[in-house]
Amino acid sequence: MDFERYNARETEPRWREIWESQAIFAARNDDPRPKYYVLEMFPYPSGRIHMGHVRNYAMGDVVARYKRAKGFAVLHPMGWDAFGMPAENAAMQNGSHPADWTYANIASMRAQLKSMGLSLDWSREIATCDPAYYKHQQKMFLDFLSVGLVDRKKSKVNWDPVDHTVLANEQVIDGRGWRSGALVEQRELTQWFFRIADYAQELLDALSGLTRWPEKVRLMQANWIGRSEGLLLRFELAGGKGDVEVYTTRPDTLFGAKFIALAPDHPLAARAAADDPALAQFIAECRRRGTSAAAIETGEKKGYDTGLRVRHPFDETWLLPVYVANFVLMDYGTGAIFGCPAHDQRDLDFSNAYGLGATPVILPPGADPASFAVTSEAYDGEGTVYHSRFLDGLSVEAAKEEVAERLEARSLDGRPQAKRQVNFRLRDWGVSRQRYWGCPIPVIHCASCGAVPVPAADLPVELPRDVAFDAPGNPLDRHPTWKYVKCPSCGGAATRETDTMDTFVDSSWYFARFVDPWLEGAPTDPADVTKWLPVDQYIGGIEHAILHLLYARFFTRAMQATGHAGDLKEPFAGLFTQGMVVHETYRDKSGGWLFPADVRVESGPSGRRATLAGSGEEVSIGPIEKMSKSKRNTVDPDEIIGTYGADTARWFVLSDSPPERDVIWTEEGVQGAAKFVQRLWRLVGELKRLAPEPGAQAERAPQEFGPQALEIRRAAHRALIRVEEDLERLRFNRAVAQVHDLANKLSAAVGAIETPDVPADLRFAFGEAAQILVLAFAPMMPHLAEECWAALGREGLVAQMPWPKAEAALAQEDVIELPVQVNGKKRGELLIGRAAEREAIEAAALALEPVRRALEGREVKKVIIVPQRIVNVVA
Ligand code: ANZ
Ligand code: ZN
Repeated sequence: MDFERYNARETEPRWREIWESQAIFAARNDDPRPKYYVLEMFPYPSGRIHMGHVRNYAMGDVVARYKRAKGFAVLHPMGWDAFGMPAENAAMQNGSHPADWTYANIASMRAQLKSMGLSLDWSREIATCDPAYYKHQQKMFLDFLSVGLVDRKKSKVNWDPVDHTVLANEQVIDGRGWRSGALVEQRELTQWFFRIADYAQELLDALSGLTRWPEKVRLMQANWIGRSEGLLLRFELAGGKGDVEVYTTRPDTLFGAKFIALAPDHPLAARAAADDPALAQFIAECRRRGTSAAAIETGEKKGYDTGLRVRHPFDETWLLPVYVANFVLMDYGTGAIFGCPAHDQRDLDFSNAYGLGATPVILPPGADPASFAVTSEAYDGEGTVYHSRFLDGLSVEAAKEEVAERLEARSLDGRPQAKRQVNFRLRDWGVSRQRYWGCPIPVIHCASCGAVPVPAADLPVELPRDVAFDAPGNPLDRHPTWKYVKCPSCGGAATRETDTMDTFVDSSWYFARFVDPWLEGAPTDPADVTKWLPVDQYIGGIEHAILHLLYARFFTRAMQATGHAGDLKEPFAGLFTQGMVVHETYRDKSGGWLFPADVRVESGPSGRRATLAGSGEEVSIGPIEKMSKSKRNTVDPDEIIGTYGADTARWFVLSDSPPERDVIWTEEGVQGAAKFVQRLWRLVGELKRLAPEPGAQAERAPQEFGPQALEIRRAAHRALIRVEEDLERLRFNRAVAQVHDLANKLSAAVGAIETPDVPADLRFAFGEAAQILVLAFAPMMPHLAEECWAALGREGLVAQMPWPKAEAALAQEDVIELPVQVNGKKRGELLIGRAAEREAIEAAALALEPVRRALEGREVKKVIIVPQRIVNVVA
């Protein structure tokens, strides 16, 4: 065996073939061992994997391999989130068929993922664009429909007149479509909705049970669901023309009210506009601007005085103007508000624009009532109510209660003037998309029967293959024959629904399909769902913190209501959101972005300097940013894996920063990882030389161990325990550091061997340490581990080895590690009994080789010992 150079390019494919040919990563549904389901968010098949994928999947794979070693039946599947716009864009740009484009991308990305050595059960691979998958999605849609979880209703949508599609609010930027840049129109369309809002309270309540989710994600979800407790309150229109109902969470500020504002789509606004053309024009303008949260937050607050006036509920003579305002949404609360500029920033901005004043009615603690004023910053904190007649002196809470009580008891036109109400920000989930490359909504429209579900026997409703992308809009709608069918109910002429489902639907249940991907008759087998789910560890990007996770949580409940999810409540028990892979940016003289692969970076006396490889032209180094195609600061995983091997790439993405933070990709970092691979290989070679022959008599533990052997054993067992602790907590970078540390200690121990005849206890310790070392880094660098294992003459595959058991007595830290400094500079480490006396510590510290060297014969003035912490030698 040659321990000079480890050749990843030769060994890695060989081990992958062995794993694959023995199907050792295939999970069995009848496996009796405790289960562990680890899942990374499945990729969109855009064409190539990027470093973000490498990091995400490396993390998941470490967990999968580690849990397998710990004796779990591990389910670790992979699939493709394969529907979506990019395939259609490609079709429009270069004429490729979306299906061909998608499947070609899947093929190349699958090969790339395989080259990473991921311990995936590929026999369970699914693609959401496969009729064998979406057929079941259609079935569930119909099941949801039959239990009232699906609605068809008219709703206002942002319509992109160029792309001919509906846009989410987030896709409207400054009133324009995010892709086309066209001015967005508001249209009323009949759309399909999942009734997620019905579950708002439950989705909120259950967040507290998700203890293995990042706090930040739970908070984001809670904010998105947006529960608020408030009051529906009617203001009487002056002149006896009815009332305006508002929703407020701050009735305590009622005496600070300066105006009423209506949403542009409010019926009263329309009535007022009927004989006010300028108002009608203002309303039309608002509609064009879009209503994304960001647009409202940052946009200028604009309004129009309708001329209408309302009476203050507690003062007949106090009239408030009624505006139509662009920051009031029609689909929240009642579509009308009362504005209190002193205590709400939007109201204040508005009031400042229209000169409506701001009277503070909540006095901050410690503020002086005579001088406290609000001019440009609203005060929304706690305090005492003042300037508010009978509410004066009350707390915010008490004042809310007082106003609610009084107005609930009062009648206006025969009804209570106010009513408490809980509101949610969460809206029903509109799933209709006017696109081709998505799951067809399985409904047929008949002039006499209405919307008729496609009979289950006729599923899947398959996408037609022959579609044209030469015109904007939905190719399904334009197709000459596809949509013309007979009504399943009356047999008359009818047409198919041509909308397809939002691709978030596809990813809302794929984790459940992985459990039985081959099942034909049903989406899932509830018994298997109960067995495997929830996913024990889900890993993905923070960008999916809200929608994907919330939709999946809703879907699980809807599946349960329709008998598809066993007794599963929550889909993901543990969630981890990993940081991004970031890289320096480079630009040439004319400002163009350059690929790192084309740039040479050198460190010189005057700092780092970059030049263009080849021409030597000066290159400017820019800030470190998320790897992105547009800035070209990407590194191609294929190239890295081709050059250094998968283990190096995996090791590096796991090593440098805590997994939830960004990792900076550097060439030096990768080279460091590659060197460490070589170092481990040589170290294992040396350990093998010193260890007993495999199976030899000497491999049995000797009765007694000398101090040297004990130290090696302690180091190994302690590292093992620490790696285990770190992997349990997904602290991959720390596990990596433990391996480095153990390798250093073992190298030192090997280096200290001087005679060729090594005593049996030491031999045993080296052999044992070699084995522990290899098994400890195996989850991170699985190929190298197999090669080392074989080189050590061990039986079987590391991928199937149990995690070694650390001997508690050895690992127990009755021996502590004290850093030793000489004049404040760290020179070495001392391993010594926790209970050692001062004199013993001092003597041992001074006897350390690096300390002796650092002292260079100088006289020791003093040795400072901070018990259990550090030793400093002053010379
Ligand atoms: C008066 C007031 C005074 C308010 C004050 C706030 C502060 P959440 O907590 O999110 O439910 N609001 C109500 N409906 C609205 C709509 N359709 N569009 C825009 N804003 C609307 O927020 C409730 C508060 O948001 C309500 O309480 C209302 O303004 C505003 F010092 O009423 B408030
Ligand atoms: Zn019919």
